[in-house]
Amino acid sequence: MAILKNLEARYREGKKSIAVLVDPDKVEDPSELDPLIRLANENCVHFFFVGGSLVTTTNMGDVIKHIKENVSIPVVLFPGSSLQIEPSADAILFLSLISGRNPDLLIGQHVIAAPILKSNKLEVMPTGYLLVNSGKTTSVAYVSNTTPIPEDKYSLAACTALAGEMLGLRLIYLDAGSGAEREINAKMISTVRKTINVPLIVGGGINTSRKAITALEAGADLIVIGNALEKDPNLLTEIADKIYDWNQSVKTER
Ligand code: 1GP
Repeated sequence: MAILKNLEARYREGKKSIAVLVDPDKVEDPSELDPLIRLANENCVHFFFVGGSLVTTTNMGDVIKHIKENVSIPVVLFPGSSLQIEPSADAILFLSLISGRNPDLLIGQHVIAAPILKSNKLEVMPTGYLLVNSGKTTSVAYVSNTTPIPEDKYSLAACTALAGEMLGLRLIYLDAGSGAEREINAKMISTVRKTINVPLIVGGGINTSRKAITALEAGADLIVIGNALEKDPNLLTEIADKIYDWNQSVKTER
């Protein structure tokens, strides 16, 4: 449980973390990732997330191998289904899509995945996944066949997250969906943050350092960035610097 415990400890200390999301479908040759891997290493990124709501290629293992050969940042699977279990990663977000009412993504895929996970070394990170409306329909909303939580229904999101925590889920992930038109708003993040006592992951549509900082100030403990880095990898330096400053100030205060 090293990765989860580390994230929980950082949360308790008030420290923020950042994950870079790699969608294997967008990678033709893993060496394309080298600039991003180098930047992630230089900027002390905490995690690589790998996965997507629909992965159509078979290169997931190669992508993970390439990351792990070049950097010691933990690689965490962010799977759209049990087909995306790749034992060479370090951990898996064991996602239950608790904002939806699709039984397959609440428990069905987990039943299929459980014996596979039992027989490999992936660290299992039980995560309540909440999809929030962000404008146009995202791939995850379509593929999961679930209705995202309306972005102004703060208490609905908070009660869903709380129920997830009460069910024993160790992380809550508020996602607007990959490439979302609108990122999760600050009020939604802060309302959920005030309601739960587990680390809060926020992602989807974070494509400027201002949006990243807004999410962190509102209460995100870990932000996930994918699409924006495909367009501008240097954004990572800008955001990671802010997180570094934030974490330094937390250290000084204590
Ligand atoms: C999507 O939260 C992730 O599930 C990241 O989204 O690709 O929009 O950064 P982006």
